[in-house]
Amino acid sequence: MSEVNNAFEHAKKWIQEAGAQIREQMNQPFEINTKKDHTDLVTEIDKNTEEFFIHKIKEHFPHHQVMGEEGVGEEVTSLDGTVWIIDPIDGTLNFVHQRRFFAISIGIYVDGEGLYGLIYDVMEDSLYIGIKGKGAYKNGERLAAINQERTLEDALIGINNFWAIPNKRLDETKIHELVRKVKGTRSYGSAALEFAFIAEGIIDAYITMRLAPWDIAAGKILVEEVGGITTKVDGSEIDMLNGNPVLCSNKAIHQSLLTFIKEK
Ligand code: 2AM
Ligand code: CA
Repeated sequence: MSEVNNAFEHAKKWIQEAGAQIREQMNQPFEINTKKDHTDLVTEIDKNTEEFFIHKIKEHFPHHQVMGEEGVGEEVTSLDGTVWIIDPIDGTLNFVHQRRFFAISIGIYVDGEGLYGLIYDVMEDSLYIGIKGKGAYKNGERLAAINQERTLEDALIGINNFWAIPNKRLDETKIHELVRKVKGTRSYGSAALEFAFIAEGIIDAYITMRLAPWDIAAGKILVEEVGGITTKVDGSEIDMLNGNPVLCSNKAIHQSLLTFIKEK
């Protein structure tokens, strides 16, 4: 078994272990803090979970780099070698307010190439896995290629309401047009789950203006394995070291969606 394959085998085990610990810890009182503003939450469970992964990875794979949302590990400035890109809890606001609809997200990259993406829906106990060149799976069952025929009129689009009100990043009037055109919109509040749902074929696209690498790393691999595409909203490639505005969808509507997204 190659070393990165071995890392993936461990990741599958650890992500489920971490999920079980979150389900246990959330039944006890825990500390909640805000980060940038009142919508941006972090709990001690986010931090504990990130620490759990860093400890395990450093113990088994001391020369791998780990990029995590809570910054428990080192700062990662290059994607050389093997890099684990981890969001210990994606959808922290859901975690705190709804106690569901959150996920652990792990992408394993080698020299900048995404090889393994794991997204664990903790309360559903569903594990989504994308393996570069070998398909996408939910709980071990292969996911079908997504529908490439689906038109915008027939599409369900994941988008946060925030991008449909006047905002600094996007021309909201184009988003109004888009909302009128599509079959429906959804907001799940966890980027990782939006990617997983695209891979599963239950939504057709996800548009958002600010995601960090740990929100995207696993989902991008997963979606590519069912024939989807993830780019910045101008159609250019995702930068896995910085923040990105993101458009993820099937290939058929990707181009038409680009025409509705006009950055300010
Ligand atoms: P988080 O819960 O891990 O912070 C919510 O719409 C989705 O966007 C979640 O996946 C959330 O991740 C992410 N998100 C919210 N605000 C963000 C920000 N300022 N930068 C990066 N990702 C963000
Ligand atoms: Ca997070």
